[in-house]
Amino acid sequence: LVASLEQVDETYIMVKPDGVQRGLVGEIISRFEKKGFKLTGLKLFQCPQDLAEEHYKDLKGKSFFPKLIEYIVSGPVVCMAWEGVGVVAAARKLIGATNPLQAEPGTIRGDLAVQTGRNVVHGSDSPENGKREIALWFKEGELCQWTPAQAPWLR
Ligand code: 3AN
Repeated sequence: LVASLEQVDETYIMVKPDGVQRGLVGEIISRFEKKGFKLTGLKLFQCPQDLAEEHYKDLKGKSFFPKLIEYIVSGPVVCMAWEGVGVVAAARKLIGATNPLQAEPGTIRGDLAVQTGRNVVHGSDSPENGKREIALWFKEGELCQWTPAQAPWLR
């Protein structure tokens, strides 16, 4: 009952092209599943240039922006929507610091990456951006709202 009063947030998580090409998709999905969040959207997707630029529009003035866009469109990404209480901040913790060399061991970037420009995964930085990014990357019919069945194997 207490938990039901808490705000359920949603976050956009994306395995970047290096994560897909290195065979890390299962490993990355698994960390969010095991933590206990709910998957509400999932697809393999070749991102077009304009979508990459819209997604990273806040970084448009940065020197690394052109390289960042080139990297994101360089191969397919895995787009995910995850839901849960506190999911945005918790996902950022699971992912680790932007620079993988500063990311703690046990985090995805801390365990699996070395370069900021090849940091295998993206996670929204606020609940507002979670909503914005999910709406940007998914069409309505691609998302599923669902409730786990209660021990259906006992019936
Ligand atoms: P995060 O992905 O940890 O939220 P942001 O939002 O600061 O980090 O940066 C978005 C993405 O831009 C990063 N995931 C990384 O791929 C890229 N990026 C950030 N800072 C740099 C940098 N100094 N050099 C190259 N790429 C960067």
